[in-house]
Amino acid sequence: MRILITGAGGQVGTDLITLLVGRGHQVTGTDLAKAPAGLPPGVAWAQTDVTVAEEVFDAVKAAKPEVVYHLAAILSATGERIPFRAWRVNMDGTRNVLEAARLLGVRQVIFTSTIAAFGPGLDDPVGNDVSMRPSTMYGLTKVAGELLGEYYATKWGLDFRGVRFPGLISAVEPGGGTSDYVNYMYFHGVRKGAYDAFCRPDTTIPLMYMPDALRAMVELSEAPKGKLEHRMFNIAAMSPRADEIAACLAKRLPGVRYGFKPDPMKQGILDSWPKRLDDAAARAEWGWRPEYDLERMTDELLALVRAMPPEGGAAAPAVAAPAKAKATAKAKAPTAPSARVVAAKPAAAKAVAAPVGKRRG
Ligand code: AKB
Repeated sequence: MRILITGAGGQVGTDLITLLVGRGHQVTGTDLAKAPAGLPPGVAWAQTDVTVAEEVFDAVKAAKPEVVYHLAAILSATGERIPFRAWRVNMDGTRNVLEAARLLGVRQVIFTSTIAAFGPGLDDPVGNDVSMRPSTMYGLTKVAGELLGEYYATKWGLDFRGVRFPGLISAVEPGGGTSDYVNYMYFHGVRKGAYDAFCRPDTTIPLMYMPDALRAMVELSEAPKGKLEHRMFNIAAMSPRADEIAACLAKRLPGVRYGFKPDPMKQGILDSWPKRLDDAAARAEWGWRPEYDLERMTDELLALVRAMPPEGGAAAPAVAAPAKAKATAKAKAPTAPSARVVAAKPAAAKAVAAPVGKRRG
């Protein structure tokens, strides 16, 4: 199947490409960034500004996808720093993707929402259908994105579905989220032997290991339409306190030191999110089940992080690279200012590695 991913160079997109290629799909990645090195062979890339309708339309016209995974977004911490840029990327970007889908015959759009779409003061575990009154720009744009997608579904019959992600943990550098303290407990714990998290030790938010998150999107995409009563679903896996994560890592990293130096702005965001999500609707309607708890994630992720070169090098993908993709792919640099599609070509056989860098996903 032809699939297009927006924000494909981000933390989620990097691993989603590998998974979808492994399942035999023809994938086009789009992102503000140029094609990353090490794309699996055959993956096309269109450097695209999701806020510019023409660029989104050009990319969709060229790729002719049946399904779009819309990941491009500015996350919570960056969103508070540049709120009106977050508004443009998250709102105009989502509208452009939905409009391109409607007018160019895309069958399905998979939307990535978040625990940040809920606001403070809700009882844990937070249910699927509660009132959503977020207090961040990121959160409010995600609620609006959910509603806009549902509008396209009702008015124009677009098959719009999505998941509300917990904080996602993987061996790819995260990009501007507030749940990033968890990723850095792994990265800096291994690389530097120490890390001061920007939150209190009792901070508790829903978290998920990337392979579960990717599988959730793909399973939701493939779920029979007739079985779904909702379009947007809470998904959940684990909710450890920050100091429990530190203790779990300390068992495996002798001599590591974790401290907690709360950043008031980021702590405020974390305190406004649910501690636990109720994912009963996803379980009942499409059979969602997480596979990773804190211990299992930590064993797997530490092995990946240890295999990474120091800082700024290549990360191991959270999903196994497909056999065909075990080659370094060289992508041509884009040339024109509008959407540019470049097919990655296989080169000399070498292990595939997802790149690390600051990402938007
Ligand atoms: C963030 O921290 O902004 C994201 C999220 C929880 O959606 N990782």
